[in-house]
Formats: sequence, structure tokens, C-alpha cells
Amino acid sequence: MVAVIDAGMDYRHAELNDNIWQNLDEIAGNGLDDDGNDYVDDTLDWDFLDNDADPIFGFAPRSANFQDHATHVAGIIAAEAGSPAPLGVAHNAQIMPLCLPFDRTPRQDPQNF
Ligand SMILES: [Ca+2]
Ligand SMILES: [Ca+2]
Ligand SMILES: [Ca+2]
Ligand SMILES: [Ca+2]
Repeated sequence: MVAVIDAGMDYRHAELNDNIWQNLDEIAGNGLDDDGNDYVDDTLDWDFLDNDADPIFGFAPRSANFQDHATHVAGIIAAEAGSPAPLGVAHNAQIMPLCLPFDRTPRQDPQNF
């Protein structure tokens, strides 16, 4: 399992969706913290940018850039076999999307990479 610490990730991407880690101890959508880790319904890990359980980043107007970055990184690591993109370097790995608010520190801004 590989944690991708970045901004929002489009975990629904066809070349990634089968390699996304899921928190099987958490029951989706019931409004309860089933696994007791202080995050409610965090079946796909936690989005610290939006402070929600959905790794897709909803913070406009830079969300498209941010989302593309994490999705691209995840694809390099774990693009699925049989997808049009080159096979990920660890295509059997599972991706844990972790969204952190690094837009508040300019030196780590993905636009400056
Ligand atoms: Ca797929
Ligand atoms: Ca939880
Ligand atoms: Ca739950
Ligand atoms: Ca989100």
C-alpha cells in the first residue's frame, strides 16, 4: 500500500479505480465513525483540504490543477494493467489518497514544481 500525500485525487479514474485502498473497517455513509479513528465515514481515507471523506478536492478555483497532480502521481505508481497508460511502477500496490492542505505553504505549491 502506498500513501499518496498530495491534493485531491480522482480515485474514480478508470486506470486507478481498482487499485485504491479502502478502509474496510468503516461503513460508508452511516454518519458514524465505525473504526474509531475520529473520522466519520472515512472509507477512502481523509481529505484534509475539504475536511471530508471524499478525496476529490472541491476547493475552487485551483482544484483542477491540484486534482490532476495527485491523479498523475497515483497513475505513475499504480496505473492498472490493461489500461492505455503505461503500467504503474507498482501496479499491484493499493493507493491511499491523503489530501493535505499544502497550498498554504507556497514552496510546496504544485504549480511551482
Ligand atoms: Ca479500472
Ligand atoms: Ca473512521
Ligand atoms: Ca461510518
Ligand atoms: Ca473532498
